Amino acid sequence: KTKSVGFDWNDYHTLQEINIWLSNIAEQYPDKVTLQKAGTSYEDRPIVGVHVSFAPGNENKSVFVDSNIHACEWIGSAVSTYILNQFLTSTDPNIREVADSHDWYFFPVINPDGFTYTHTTNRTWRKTRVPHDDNCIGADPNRNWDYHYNEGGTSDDPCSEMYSGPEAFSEPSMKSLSEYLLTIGDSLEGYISFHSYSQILLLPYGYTADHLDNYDELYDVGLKAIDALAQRYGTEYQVGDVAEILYVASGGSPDWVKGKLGTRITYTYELRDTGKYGFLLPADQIIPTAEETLDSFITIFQEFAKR
Ligand code: ING
Ligand code: ZN
Repeated sequence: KTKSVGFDWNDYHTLQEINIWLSNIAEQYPDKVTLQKAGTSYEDRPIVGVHVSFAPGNENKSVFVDSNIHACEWIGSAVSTYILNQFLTSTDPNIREVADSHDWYFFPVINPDGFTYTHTTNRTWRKTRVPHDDNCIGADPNRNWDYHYNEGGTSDDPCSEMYSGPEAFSEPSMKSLSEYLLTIGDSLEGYISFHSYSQILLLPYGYTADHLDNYDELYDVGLKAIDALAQRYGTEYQVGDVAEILYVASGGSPDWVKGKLGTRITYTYELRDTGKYGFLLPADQIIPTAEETLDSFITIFQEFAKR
């Protein structure tokens, strides 16, 4: 039931397995899925994604979905690939309605160097692999974006997990991804980024606790989304803006997308769990996590369609 061209959601997968699956679905659905490359990382890995349209040639607005900006947060790419697969294969009328309503960009692993390192060497690596310092490698890619860069919740210490890098967009993967996002430009209506863990549905901004222009609608829809999520397995989420509910954190990708591109629908998920396993969420929780997350994801886009 959950198999699709040799890929599955019973286990976590390597970068190579994920990228092969993306190539396979592009081959299997040539009129709907096209393989995309949003530049390359420091270690010269392509940042691979897909553009998905169920009504090619239409006037749909688009939504960008990413995961594994932080290398160790494996549940992120497991969930985003699950949602992508459901969009391609499900006959559920609610899923079909949402899938058809937008064009989609899915980029499951936007920090491919770090992600590879978590598979080969250090399972809990978070950052990129750019050698900014003799002793410590990498910058936090979610502190590296050029919008209110380095305005709090960052570190100038290359050994810190929240090192912002020597300057905005010092990390090639984030710079090239931002350039790719600019090419989507005006048609971009949504940005969804998957992190783990904490079970929180986050709204921008991270750099300030001031409320953004459409805070109220994002918050109201967010409450409906976590309600839908809880209905399946009782998993409890909170909703709030990053700086208010979590901590101040500047230079994050959602702040840049919201601030520079003005995407109306902008959410960051902190997926399961609340700390029992943390980043090491067992693989047998992938499918339940993905199912409940999809329920909330569908609710987000159905609610915005009514507004
Ligand atoms: N949390 C995010 C982090 O980068 C976040 C929270 C989201 C900050 C969006 C800024 C913007 O710290 C985890 N777990 O990585
Ligand atoms: Zn993260």
